Amino acid sequence: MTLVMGIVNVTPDSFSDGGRYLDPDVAVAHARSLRAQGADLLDVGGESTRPGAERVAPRVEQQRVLPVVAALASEGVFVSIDTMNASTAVAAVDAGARLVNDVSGGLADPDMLAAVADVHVDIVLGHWRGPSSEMYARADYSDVGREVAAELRERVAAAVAAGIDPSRIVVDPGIGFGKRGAQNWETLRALPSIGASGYRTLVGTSRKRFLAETLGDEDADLTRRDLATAVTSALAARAGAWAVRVHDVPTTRDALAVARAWGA
Ligand code: PMM
Repeated sequence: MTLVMGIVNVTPDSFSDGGRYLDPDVAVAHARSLRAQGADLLDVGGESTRPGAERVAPRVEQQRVLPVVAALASEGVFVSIDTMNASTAVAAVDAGARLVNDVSGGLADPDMLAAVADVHVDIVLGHWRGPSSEMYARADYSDVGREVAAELRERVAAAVAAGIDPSRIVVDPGIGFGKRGAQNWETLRALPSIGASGYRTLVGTSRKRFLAETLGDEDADLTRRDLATAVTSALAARAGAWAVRVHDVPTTRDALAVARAWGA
């Protein structure tokens, strides 16, 4: 059964919810409501990865996320830490996180993979071709699905070489990361082949720009983006995804329940 990962962005500038949950108490309250709505795990992040975003110092990132991770973990919540910094990953695991979600697949911080190997938790390796400030400049592919699958295999090999147990690895095609419009659909179509590697897959389409473009309205509001997200999440479940990462938990849960009834 595909798990629902609820998003808790403790940032001033994330694309769809920046600034709403910067106060730790507000972030924890939001996280509790996502859990009550049925999220299986919660992904706490303190650095926006939206296109064009600037990097955040690890110290600032940790001030944002650690109180939230600690509060949720103490309540027994399965917490994931969304970070590209090894020091933040380790500090969050100390505070109770059980999964490190690195959208850069270990590329942004050369210490990440060895650090995660040391603390013995699961890791999500995302497909990534450089920081947000320049990722679209690198969105040049001849066969995006194959290239994403091949580049993820390289990240998996690096993780295993760094000492991470293969059973701890989850791969993520990095929807919206260094991919424009239709390249995201081509990548999603490659999901079964990405999952054929035997590793669990995580898919994050939530509210992303390519969905609004597909709806023919780049200004599509969150309600429309959440509905589109629920559809892609149900299709990802059908393609075998281990988990989907979403802002709107109830809508996606409903979509997954309907897809499951069909046989996804
Ligand atoms: N997308 C965002 C942030 N973190 N993590 C994973 N594993 N996969 C994603 O697709 C992903 C991610 C950007 O979305 P947000 O700023 O709306 O949270």
